[in-house]
Amino acid sequence: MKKQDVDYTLYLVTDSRPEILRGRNICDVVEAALKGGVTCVQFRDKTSDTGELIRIARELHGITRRYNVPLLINDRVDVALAVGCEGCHVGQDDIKLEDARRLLGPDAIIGVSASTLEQAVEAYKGGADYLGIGAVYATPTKTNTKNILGPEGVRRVLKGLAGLRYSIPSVCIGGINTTNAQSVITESGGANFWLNGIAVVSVIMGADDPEQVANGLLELLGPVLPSK
Ligand code: TZP
Ligand code: MG
Repeated sequence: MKKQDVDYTLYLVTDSRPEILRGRNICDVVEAALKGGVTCVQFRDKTSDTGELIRIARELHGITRRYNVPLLINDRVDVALAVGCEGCHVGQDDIKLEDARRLLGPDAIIGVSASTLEQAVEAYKGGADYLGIGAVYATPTKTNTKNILGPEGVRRVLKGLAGLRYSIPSVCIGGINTTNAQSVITESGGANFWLNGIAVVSVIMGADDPEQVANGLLELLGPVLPSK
């Protein structure tokens, strides 16, 4: 898949914690979400050892490829390289974007987390392929978030980029669910500033029926996201 063809509308970030998986296999949950229409998958696992990460990522990649959806690895460029998946996602405290790019090469998809306009501009100038902007809302999934932006904060970042004529695909993340998905987009000005989609963890990974929730989110997003 070419990186300019990636669809960021409904971006699933995985969670392997037992309270989320509840005995289910992560691959089964991700496949159900793919059936429901998830457009991009990030494997995020903060606890498994490297060998285990590579084993799971390889299995996930076998599945995401069948759905023609990119698989990105959170934090771990080495795992992305070993598996040969489409790229990685790095936060502000992880490997630097330029180093990830040097390792993965020009065709890899590399996303960067940003919670301020300054971080977003730096990532844009450094050649990031997309931005994860957040956290929109406080969330039990990630408790060390420094900035809770609210939709207004996301809007500030998106508007700032647009004002500078810096165009880069963006998703927002943090506490997004079926109740607030539409308002997050409308209130952050997503339709005007070309927000591409939302990234979610628990609403899909923790759902009893991930396929149905993914499908429901896509239906909610259709009318409020700009058509591509
Ligand atoms: N980065 C900012 S918030 C977040 C990450 C990985 C977690 C979002 O999880 P959830 O369950 O969708 O609120
Ligand atoms: Mg990180």
